Amino acid sequence: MSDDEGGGGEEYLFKVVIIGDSAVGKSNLLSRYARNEFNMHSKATIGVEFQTQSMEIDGKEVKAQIWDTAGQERFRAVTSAYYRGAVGALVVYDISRRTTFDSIARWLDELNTHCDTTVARMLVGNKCDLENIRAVSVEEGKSLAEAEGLFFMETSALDSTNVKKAFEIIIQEIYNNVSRKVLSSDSYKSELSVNRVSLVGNGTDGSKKTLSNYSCCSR
Ligand SMILES: Nc1nc2c(ncn2[C@@H]2O[C@H](COP(=O)(O)OP(=O)(O)OP(=O)(O)O)[C@@H](O)[C@H]2O)c(=O)[nH]1
Ligand SMILES: [Mg+2]
Repeated sequence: MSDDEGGGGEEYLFKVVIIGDSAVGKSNLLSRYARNEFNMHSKATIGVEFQTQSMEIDGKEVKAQIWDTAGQERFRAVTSAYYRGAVGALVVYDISRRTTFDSIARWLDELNTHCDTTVARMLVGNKCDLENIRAVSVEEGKSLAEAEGLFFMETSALDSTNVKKAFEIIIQEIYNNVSRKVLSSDSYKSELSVNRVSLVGNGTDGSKKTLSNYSCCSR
């Protein structure tokens, strides 16, 4: 995360973590985004992996280093190292398994323990292709996201719905946070708290960040 004060060649590197219960599709979301690959029989992740993806925002090269770890406790690497330096997080559940949605509170607690509240967060309901066995409604996902001040999107790593969009939105949000910081470091804190009002307030005003338009299953 640096910029060249001499102008030109500005470059940003953002660390984004993916968290959520085992088998919600974290590794496949990452492989779909980074390599356009999907594996129907992927194995549980052991330890930590990451992939770097570049995109251009405002004519600047922005690299996202996206980290993926095991949802299973016994396979997880040292937790604090995983979260260290993260500026964005995708918190994932599986719309066909309610227990994974019930776990979101625990994942948010862990995120809050290890990262400060300025981390850009998105609640992701993955496997929205499994409409016929849906166990968590779009509305439930949206309201949890609103209550917690998170972006929200339903995705499918299998058919690619919203995968690119989810990552791009979180990366754009991180970029917005950082460029505000660079442009106006004195007022950074206050601007950030205005922007993220649903995090610092009780989430009852109009500046919710839920992106209902992107819910794939509201078609
Ligand atoms: N139908 C459907 N299946 C999916 C989707 N994403 C992942 N899967 C399947 O769900 C299973 C688990 O996916 P993974 O990506 O390995 O899950 P994970 O969250 O990385 O699991 P851990 O590494 O154990 O934490 C695999 O069989 C995938 O093929 C999806 O969008 N739709
Ligand atoms: Mg995995």
